[in-house]
Amino acid sequence: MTLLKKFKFAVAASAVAMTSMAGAQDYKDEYKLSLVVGTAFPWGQGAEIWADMVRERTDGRINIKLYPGVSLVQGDQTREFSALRQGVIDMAVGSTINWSPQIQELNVFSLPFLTTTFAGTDAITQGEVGKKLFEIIEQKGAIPLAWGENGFRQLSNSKRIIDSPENLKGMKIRVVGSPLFIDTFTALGANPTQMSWADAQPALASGAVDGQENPLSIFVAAKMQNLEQKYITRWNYMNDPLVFVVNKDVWASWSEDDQKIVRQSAIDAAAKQIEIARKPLVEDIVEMGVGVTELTEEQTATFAEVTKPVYNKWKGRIGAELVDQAERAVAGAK
Ligand code: X2X
Repeated sequence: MTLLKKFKFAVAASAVAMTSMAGAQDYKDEYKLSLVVGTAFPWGQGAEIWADMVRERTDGRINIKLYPGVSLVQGDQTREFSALRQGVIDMAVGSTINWSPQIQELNVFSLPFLTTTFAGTDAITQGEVGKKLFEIIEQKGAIPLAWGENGFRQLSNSKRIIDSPENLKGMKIRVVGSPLFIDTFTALGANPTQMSWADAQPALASGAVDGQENPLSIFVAAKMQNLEQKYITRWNYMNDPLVFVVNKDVWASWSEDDQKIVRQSAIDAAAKQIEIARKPLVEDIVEMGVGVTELTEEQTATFAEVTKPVYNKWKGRIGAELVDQAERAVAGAK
């Protein structure tokens, strides 16, 4: 054995000794990390960065495997948080939208036009509201470690340019799993249908639905130009943060040192993930032959006005105090 190898062996052996001294249960061979989309997307890249960092920094003690397509819950992304809580899932990089059926407060991000800027988003997630939401997630039985970002959700469709609510009249739009989205698109005059991400793609391809809303990074990686999506409206009506999270019992089974490593790696990976997710993509999309409509301030204000009753209704459900706090954070960011 070379000296270096001997040294590495000694370090590994002492880490094992420390773990058993702490009375922790045996580490699993593999930790299952759930996510909706894989490594072709910034979302999946963030999860991969996290998994690689943890493997390296724990000398392989914690080995994370990615399960994209929310395959651990048969593709039903609205059940991801329940499965995480129950231990069917060990870890996740999950969207606040998908967890909002179990955690009402996470709907705050889906309030239409709460903020249209990255500065506003950061003021919410990195401030008091973000802290409060992490406390709530922990009370619900999981350990949140860092905020990532799916991105500002933009509207796409196969039919026409949309720059006012009138253009949306009767249009069939696929929406995600929180009833707030049904309310928003109904208020805009559209005909929204809730379906999973897995079902959305064939539904767009066949024309069963005309349009959908998702960040541009999702549009590009899923090649939605090939799913009949010819028009995009860039309206930044909501940002969709991600949460890097660990099941409570799994967390408790790790030594304090390993917990520190996993937490710091989540913070580091999330920062990189957000950077990747914010890469501008409009030029690439225009080059594909997709029409991108940028709304004027006035046009955006019209969409915000029409959806204001939905905002107010859901503000009450989410908790007026929390939403007030988010509004103050956004105001302070400007
Ligand atoms: O289903 C979606 O639209 C997606 C991929 O963005 C989420 O999981 C929220």
